[in-house]
Amino acid sequence: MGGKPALSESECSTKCAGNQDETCGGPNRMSIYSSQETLKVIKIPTATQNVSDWQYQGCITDIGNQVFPHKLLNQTGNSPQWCLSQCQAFGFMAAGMEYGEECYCGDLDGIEKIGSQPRPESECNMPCPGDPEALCGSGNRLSWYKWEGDPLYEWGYPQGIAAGRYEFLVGGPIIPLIAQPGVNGKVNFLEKHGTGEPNTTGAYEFDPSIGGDIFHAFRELNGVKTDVFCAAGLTLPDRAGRQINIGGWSTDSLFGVRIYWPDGSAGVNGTNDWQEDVNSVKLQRGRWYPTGLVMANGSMLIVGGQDGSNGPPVPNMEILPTVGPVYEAQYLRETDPYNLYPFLLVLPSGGIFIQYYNEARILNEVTLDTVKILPKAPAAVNDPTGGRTYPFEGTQVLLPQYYPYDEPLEVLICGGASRQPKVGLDNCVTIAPDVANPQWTLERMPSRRVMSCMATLPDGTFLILNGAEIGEAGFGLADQANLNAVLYDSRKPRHKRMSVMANTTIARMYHSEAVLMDDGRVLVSGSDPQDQGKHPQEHRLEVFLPPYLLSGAAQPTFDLPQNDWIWEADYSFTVTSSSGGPIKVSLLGSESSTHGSSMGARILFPSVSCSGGACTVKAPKGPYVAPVGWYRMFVLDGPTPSHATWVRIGGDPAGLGNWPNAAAFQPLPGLGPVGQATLSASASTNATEARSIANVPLDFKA
Ligand SMILES: [Cu+2]
Repeated sequence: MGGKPALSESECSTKCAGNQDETCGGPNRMSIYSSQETLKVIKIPTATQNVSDWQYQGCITDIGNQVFPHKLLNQTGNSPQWCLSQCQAFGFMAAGMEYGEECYCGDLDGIEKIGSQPRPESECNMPCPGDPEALCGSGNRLSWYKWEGDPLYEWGYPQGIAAGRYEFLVGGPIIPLIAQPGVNGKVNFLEKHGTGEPNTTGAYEFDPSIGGDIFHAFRELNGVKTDVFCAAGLTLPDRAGRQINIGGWSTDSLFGVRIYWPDGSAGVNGTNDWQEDVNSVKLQRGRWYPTGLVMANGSMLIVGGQDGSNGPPVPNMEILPTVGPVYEAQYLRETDPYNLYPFLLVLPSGGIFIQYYNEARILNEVTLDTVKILPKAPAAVNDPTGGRTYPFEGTQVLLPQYYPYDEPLEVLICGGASRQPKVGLDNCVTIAPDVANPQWTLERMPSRRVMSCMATLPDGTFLILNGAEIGEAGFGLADQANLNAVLYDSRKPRHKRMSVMANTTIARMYHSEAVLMDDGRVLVSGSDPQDQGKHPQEHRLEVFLPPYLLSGAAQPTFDLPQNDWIWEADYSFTVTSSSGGPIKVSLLGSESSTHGSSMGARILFPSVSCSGGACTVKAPKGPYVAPVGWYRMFVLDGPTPSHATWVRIGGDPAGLGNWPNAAAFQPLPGLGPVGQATLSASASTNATEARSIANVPLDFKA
C-alpha cells in the first residue's frame, strides 16, 4: 500500500547478513523478488475520473446505504468499470462504490432525498478489489459517478387531460379473479370460491352500457360447479365466440373445463349460463395456475401449473380438445415454482413462444419440442434470479404488428420481482423472438411494479397499472401499492416510451385485473390481498380514461356488414367521423385477464383505404401473424377510437363449434358463419372448411 519503485537500484545497497556478495534492500528500501516473470507494481490508488460517459463526482456520505438503493456486492471484482457498466445496463444514471467491494446503482435525486453530504477526497480511500489502482469509497463513504452521455431513459410527465383519469365506476358483487370481454360487448367476471357475498354463483356479467347502476349492471350466471381459483381463460374461435375457463384449485376443480356462450347485447340481458361437467370433459392433468393459447390450427395448448395448493409441479402441456398424451417439459420442472401462468403466444415464424420464470424459448407448434432457446431475461440489476411469471408476476403483451407485417414481432414484458429481496422490478424488457440472434432490451420504468397488469389500447399504446412495489404475488405477500398508471407508447424511440399518468386512490394488489372495454375505457377491477386488513378486499370497479377519451373529440362510428373474415380478404365498412381526416383501423385479439396475464392479447394495424366515409380494410395474414380467433376492430380518427365491433378471423379450423359433444354443453353453436350462430343454436351444418382435431398433426400423439 503506497509503495513505489525507488529512483535507483543503488538505493538497495545494504549487504545481506548471510551473504556479503548480495544486497538486501537499504534504509526504507526493500529488494523485491517475484515468482511472476515481471513484477506488476501497483500504483497508489486514485479516483478514476471517467469510465465511458460516466464522470466522477466526488466522495459523499452514505449512512445506511440509501443514497443509491440497489446494492451489488463483488468481493473480488468491484471496480468503477464493473460497477458502472452494471448500473448502466439497467438504466441507472447515478452510481457509486463503497467499502471497496460494494457497488450501488440509483438515481440523481437519491443524494438530495437522503441528505448526503460531500466529504474530502481523502475519506474515500479504499482501493477497489477488481482494480487496486482505483478508489471505491470507504466505510459509509461513496465514490460516486454520474452518467453524462445520452440519457438512459426519458419519461414523459403529461399534465391535465393528457395524463388520463381514473374514475369510480360502480361497486361490484364479487372480486373478479378473471375479467374477460365478450363478443356480446359485456365483460365476464369469475371469482374464486367464497370471495363475494355468501351464496353468489361466482359468475357475473357486467354490462358497460349500464355502467354505474349497480342494480342493473350485473347479471348473475349459474353453472360454474368447481372453483376457478386460479384458472386460465380464452375465447374460442367458434362462431359464437364462446368463452372457456380451464383449470382451478384442488380435486375436481383442477381439471375444470367450463364454457360460456355470451348472449344478450348492450342493455339487454342474455340468458345463458356457464356449462361444466367434469365427468364428461376435463383436463388430463390437474392444473392450478396454467396458461392457455389458441394455436394457429385452432385448437388449444394448455401449459403448466401445479397440482393444487402446495402440490407438486405439473411440468407438462396438453392439447384441448384432447389429443395425445401430455408433453413433458423438463424446463418447467427445473423452474418450478417460479414459472406459473407462463406467457404463451403464436409467432409469425410458426413457432410458439413461451416465457417462464426468467427463461424463454420457441417451441415447434406440432411436436412442442424446443426449436430455439432464447437468452435469459434480465431481472434486477442486483438479482439475475428474479423473474417475470407468477409468483414474480409481471405482464406480457405483444407490440403492434403493422401492415405489411414484415417487421419482426416484439414481445413486451413489464414488471416482475427480484427474489432476494422480493422487490418489484422497475423495468420492461422486449425481445423479437424470431430474429436470428434475439436479445432482450431493457427499459427503465418510472416505478417498481410486481403484479402488474397491462391493457392493450386501440391506438397502439399500453397502459401499465395495478400491483405493488414490494413483495410477490399471493396472499399477503406484497406491500406498497403502486397507485400510478404508466403509458407505454411503442411508436416513440426506445427508452422514451413511458409516461407517468394519473394516479388512483385504490390499492390493486393480488387478483386485480385490467381489460379494455369495447368503448375504449379500461376496466380496473379487484384486489384480493388477504393481508390481515392492511389493504381491503376490493369490490369497487374503476375505469381509466386514456387521453384519447378526454380530448373532447367525438368517437368515430362505423358500420361493418361482414364480421366473419378470412385472411387477406378485403372488407368494406362506412365511417362517420367528426374530423373527416384519415382513419386507421386496429384489431385487438380477444383477451382474458388474470394474474396480470392477458391471454390472447395482441394488436394489429391492417391496411385501410377510404374514399370519403366508404372504406376497405384488408384482413391480416394468417394464421401466424393473426392467429385464428375473435378480434375487436376499432376505427381511429386521429387518436380517438370508435367503439369496437367484434370480428372473427380465420374461421374455426379445429371445429370447436362442435365441441364438447357432451350433454352438459348442449346446444353447441356448430360450424358455419358467425351471423347464424344465434339463429340455430343446435345446428352443426358445416359451411366452412373445418379441419377436425384428428387431422391436426401432433408428433407426440400416442
Ligand atoms: Cu391467484
